[in-house]
Amino acid sequence: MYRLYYYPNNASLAPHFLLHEMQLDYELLLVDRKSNRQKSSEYLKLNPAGRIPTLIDDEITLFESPAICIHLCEQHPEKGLIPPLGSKERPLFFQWLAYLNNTLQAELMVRYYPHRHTFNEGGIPAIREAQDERVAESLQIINEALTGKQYLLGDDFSACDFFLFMLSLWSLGTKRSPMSFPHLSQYLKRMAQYPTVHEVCKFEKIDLQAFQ
Ligand SMILES: N[C@@H](CCC(=O)N[C@@H](CS)C(=O)NCC(=O)O)C(=O)O
Repeated sequence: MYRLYYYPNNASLAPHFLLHEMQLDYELLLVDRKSNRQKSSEYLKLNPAGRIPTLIDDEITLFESPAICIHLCEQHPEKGLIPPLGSKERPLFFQWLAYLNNTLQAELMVRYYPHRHTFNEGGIPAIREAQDERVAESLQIINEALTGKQYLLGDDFSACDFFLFMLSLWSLGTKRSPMSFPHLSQYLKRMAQYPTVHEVCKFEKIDLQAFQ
Protein backbone atom coordinates (compact mmCIF):
# COMPACT_ATOMS: atom_id res chain seq x y z
CA MET A 1 0.00 0.00 0.00
CA TYR A 2 1.21 3.51 -0.86
CA ARG A 3 1.03 6.24 1.78
CA LEU A 4 0.89 9.84 0.61
CA TYR A 5 1.50 12.74 2.99
CA TYR A 6 -0.64 15.52 1.61
CA TYR A 7 -2.40 18.81 2.18
CA PRO A 8 -5.30 20.01 -0.01
CA ASN A 9 -4.23 21.83 -3.18
CA ASN A 10 -0.52 21.47 -2.36
CA ALA A 11 2.17 19.78 -4.46
CA SER A 12 0.66 16.48 -3.30
CA LEU A 13 -2.27 17.03 -5.67
CA ALA A 14 -0.57 15.60 -8.80
CA PRO A 15 0.47 12.36 -7.00
CA HIS A 16 -3.05 12.16 -5.50
CA PHE A 17 -4.55 12.40 -9.01
CA LEU A 18 -2.25 9.57 -10.15
CA LEU A 19 -2.99 7.25 -7.23
CA HIS A 20 -6.71 7.74 -7.84
CA GLU A 21 -6.50 7.47 -11.65
CA MET A 22 -4.48 4.23 -11.47
CA GLN A 23 -6.88 2.82 -8.85
CA LEU A 24 -3.95 1.92 -6.60
CA ASP A 25 -4.20 0.87 -3.00
CA TYR A 26 -3.27 3.99 -1.03
CA GLU A 27 -3.71 5.85 2.20
CA LEU A 28 -3.71 9.65 2.54
CA LEU A 29 -2.07 11.20 5.60
CA LEU A 30 -2.89 14.84 6.21
CA VAL A 31 0.09 17.04 7.14
CA ASP A 32 -1.51 19.83 9.09
CA ARG A 33 0.10 22.95 7.63
CA LYS A 34 -1.99 25.14 9.91
CA SER A 35 0.11 23.89 12.82
CA ASN A 36 3.29 23.70 10.66
CA ARG A 37 3.48 19.89 10.94
CA GLN A 38 5.65 19.80 7.79
CA LYS A 39 8.44 21.22 9.99
CA SER A 40 7.91 18.76 12.87
CA SER A 41 10.82 16.49 13.79
CA GLU A 42 8.88 13.33 12.79
CA TYR A 43 8.03 14.70 9.35
CA LEU A 44 11.57 16.07 8.77
CA LYS A 45 12.84 12.50 9.17
CA LEU A 46 10.78 11.58 6.08
CA ASN A 47 11.33 14.79 4.15
CA PRO A 48 14.31 16.88 5.29
CA ALA A 49 13.08 19.80 3.17
CA GLY A 50 9.95 20.03 5.33
CA ARG A 51 7.75 20.19 2.25
CA ILE A 52 4.62 18.41 1.08
CA PRO A 53 4.31 15.78 -0.43
CA THR A 54 6.11 12.65 0.69
CA LEU A 55 5.29 9.16 -0.57
CA ILE A 56 6.03 5.94 1.27
CA ASP A 57 6.24 2.88 -0.94
CA ASP A 58 7.24 0.00 1.28
CA GLU A 59 10.94 0.61 2.01
CA ILE A 60 11.16 3.67 -0.23
CA THR A 61 10.51 7.14 1.19
CA LEU A 62 10.30 9.65 -1.61
CA PHE A 63 9.92 13.41 -1.71
CA GLU A 64 9.59 15.88 -4.65
CA SER A 65 6.28 15.73 -6.43
CA PRO A 66 7.66 15.02 -9.96
CA ALA A 67 9.87 12.19 -8.64
CA ILE A 68 6.81 10.67 -6.96
CA CYS A 69 4.82 11.01 -10.20
CA ILE A 70 7.56 9.35 -12.28
CA HIS A 71 7.92 6.55 -9.73
CA LEU A 72 4.18 5.80 -9.71
CA CYS A 73 4.02 5.86 -13.53
CA GLU A 74 7.05 3.58 -13.87
CA GLN A 75 5.78 1.14 -11.26
CA HIS A 76 2.56 0.77 -13.26
CA PRO A 77 3.49 1.20 -16.96
CA GLU A 78 0.37 -0.73 -17.99
CA LYS A 79 -1.72 2.27 -16.84
CA GLY A 80 -0.24 4.25 -19.75
CA LEU A 81 0.47 7.50 -17.89
CA ILE A 82 4.08 7.65 -19.10
CA PRO A 83 4.98 6.95 -22.75
CA PRO A 84 6.89 3.69 -23.27
CA LEU A 85 10.70 3.53 -23.33
CA GLY A 86 11.93 4.15 -26.88
CA SER A 87 8.83 6.10 -27.97
CA LYS A 88 9.34 9.62 -29.28
CA GLU A 89 6.88 10.96 -26.71
CA ARG A 90 8.93 9.75 -23.73
CA PRO A 91 11.61 12.48 -23.84
CA LEU A 92 8.81 15.02 -24.25
CA PHE A 93 7.21 13.66 -21.09
CA PHE A 94 10.44 14.43 -19.19
CA GLN A 95 10.81 17.78 -20.92
CA TRP A 96 7.34 18.96 -19.88
CA LEU A 97 7.48 17.56 -16.37
CA ALA A 98 10.85 19.27 -15.85
CA TYR A 99 9.57 22.52 -17.36
CA LEU A 100 6.46 22.48 -15.20
CA ASN A 101 8.33 21.71 -11.99
CA ASN A 102 11.51 23.62 -12.59
CA THR A 103 10.13 26.73 -14.27
CA LEU A 104 6.40 27.29 -13.73
CA GLN A 105 6.25 25.75 -10.24
CA ALA A 106 9.50 27.47 -9.22
CA GLU A 107 8.14 30.86 -10.35
CA LEU A 108 4.88 30.22 -8.51
CA MET A 109 6.81 29.37 -5.34
CA VAL A 110 8.57 32.77 -5.41
CA ARG A 111 5.17 34.39 -6.16
CA TYR A 112 3.53 32.82 -3.11
CA TYR A 113 6.51 32.89 -0.71
CA PRO A 114 8.12 36.27 -1.63
CA HIS A 115 9.28 36.87 1.97
CA ARG A 116 11.73 33.97 1.52
CA HIS A 117 13.43 35.88 -1.30
CA THR A 118 14.15 39.23 0.30
CA PHE A 119 15.15 40.69 3.64
CA ASN A 120 13.37 43.88 2.66
CA GLU A 121 9.65 43.78 3.60
CA GLY A 122 8.99 46.79 1.39
CA GLY A 123 10.22 44.90 -1.67
CA ILE A 124 7.61 42.14 -1.40
CA PRO A 125 4.88 43.74 -3.59
CA ALA A 126 7.46 44.27 -6.37
CA ILE A 127 8.52 40.61 -6.20
CA ARG A 128 4.86 39.54 -6.50
CA GLU A 129 4.36 41.84 -9.46
CA ALA A 130 7.48 40.58 -11.24
CA GLN A 131 6.52 36.97 -10.56
CA ASP A 132 3.04 37.50 -12.03
CA GLU A 133 4.84 38.34 -15.27
CA ARG A 134 7.19 35.34 -15.05
CA VAL A 135 4.18 33.03 -14.48
CA ALA A 136 2.28 34.59 -17.40
CA GLU A 137 5.32 34.08 -19.69
CA SER A 138 5.44 30.45 -18.75
CA LEU A 139 1.68 29.99 -19.25
CA GLN A 140 2.06 31.57 -22.69
CA ILE A 141 4.67 28.97 -23.68
CA ILE A 142 2.36 26.20 -22.49
CA ASN A 143 -0.60 27.81 -24.29
CA GLU A 144 1.35 27.75 -27.57
CA ALA A 145 2.44 24.16 -27.01
CA LEU A 146 -1.22 23.17 -26.67
CA THR A 147 -2.15 24.57 -30.10
CA GLY A 148 -4.07 21.87 -31.97
CA LYS A 149 -3.39 19.34 -29.22
CA GLN A 150 -5.70 17.43 -26.96
CA TYR A 151 -3.08 16.99 -24.23
CA LEU A 152 0.41 18.27 -23.48
CA LEU A 153 2.05 15.32 -25.29
CA GLY A 154 -0.43 15.28 -28.19
CA ASP A 155 -3.28 12.76 -28.40
CA ASP A 156 -2.27 10.74 -25.35
CA PHE A 157 -3.10 11.71 -21.81
CA SER A 158 -0.16 11.52 -19.36
CA ALA A 159 0.88 12.40 -15.81
CA CYS A 160 2.11 15.76 -17.20
CA ASP A 161 -1.54 16.76 -17.66
CA PHE A 162 -2.30 16.20 -13.99
CA PHE A 163 0.79 18.23 -13.08
CA LEU A 164 -0.23 21.07 -15.38
CA PHE A 165 -3.74 21.08 -13.96
CA MET A 166 -2.34 21.38 -10.42
CA LEU A 167 -0.14 24.34 -11.39
CA SER A 168 -3.01 25.97 -13.29
CA LEU A 169 -5.08 25.88 -10.11
CA TRP A 170 -2.27 27.72 -8.31
CA SER A 171 -1.94 30.18 -11.19
CA LEU A 172 -5.55 31.29 -10.71
CA GLY A 173 -4.29 33.55 -7.91
CA THR A 174 -1.85 35.43 -10.15
CA LYS A 175 -2.57 38.57 -12.16
CA ARG A 176 -3.19 36.82 -15.48
CA SER A 177 -5.58 33.89 -15.12
CA PRO A 178 -4.66 30.70 -17.03
CA MET A 179 -8.22 30.96 -18.41
CA SER A 180 -7.22 34.07 -20.38
CA PHE A 181 -4.98 31.96 -22.68
CA PRO A 182 -7.20 30.50 -25.43
CA HIS A 183 -5.70 27.01 -25.96
CA LEU A 184 -4.90 26.55 -22.29
CA SER A 185 -8.40 27.59 -21.31
CA GLN A 186 -10.06 25.05 -23.66
CA TYR A 187 -7.72 22.38 -22.32
CA LEU A 188 -8.42 23.27 -18.67
CA LYS A 189 -12.18 23.19 -19.27
CA ARG A 190 -11.77 19.64 -20.66
CA MET A 191 -9.45 18.61 -17.82
CA ALA A 192 -11.90 19.89 -15.17
CA GLN A 193 -14.48 17.44 -16.57
CA TYR A 194 -12.09 14.51 -16.32
CA PRO A 195 -13.52 12.08 -13.70
CA THR A 196 -10.31 11.77 -11.62
CA VAL A 197 -9.83 15.56 -11.53
CA HIS A 198 -13.45 16.02 -10.55
CA GLU A 199 -13.40 13.33 -7.83
CA VAL A 200 -10.05 14.20 -6.26
CA CYS A 201 -10.84 17.94 -6.24
CA LYS A 202 -14.16 17.15 -4.58
CA PHE A 203 -12.31 15.15 -1.91
CA GLU A 204 -9.74 17.95 -1.35
CA LYS A 205 -12.55 20.56 -1.45
CA ILE A 206 -10.97 22.41 -4.37
CA ASP A 207 -13.32 24.71 -6.21
CA LEU A 208 -13.34 24.07 -9.97
CA GLN A 209 -15.78 26.83 -10.86
CA ALA A 210 -13.10 28.93 -12.58
CA PHE A 211 -12.81 26.18 -15.21
CA GLN A 212 -16.52 25.99 -16.16
N1 LIG B 1 9.80 20.92 -5.08
C1 LIG B 1 8.84 20.41 -4.13
C2 LIG B 1 8.08 21.59 -3.55
C3 LIG B 1 7.11 21.17 -2.50
C4 LIG B 1 6.54 22.38 -1.79
O1 LIG B 1 7.11 23.48 -1.80
N2 LIG B 1 5.39 22.18 -1.14
C5 LIG B 1 4.77 23.26 -0.44
C6 LIG B 1 3.27 23.15 -0.58
S1 LIG B 1 2.75 23.31 -2.24
C7 LIG B 1 5.10 23.17 1.03
O2 LIG B 1 5.25 22.10 1.58
N3 LIG B 1 5.20 24.33 1.69
C8 LIG B 1 5.38 24.39 3.09
C9 LIG B 1 6.65 25.05 3.49
O3 LIG B 1 7.44 25.45 2.61
O4 LIG B 1 6.84 25.17 4.70
C10 LIG B 1 7.90 19.43 -4.81
O5 LIG B 1 7.61 19.63 -5.99
O6 LIG B 1 7.47 18.47 -4.15
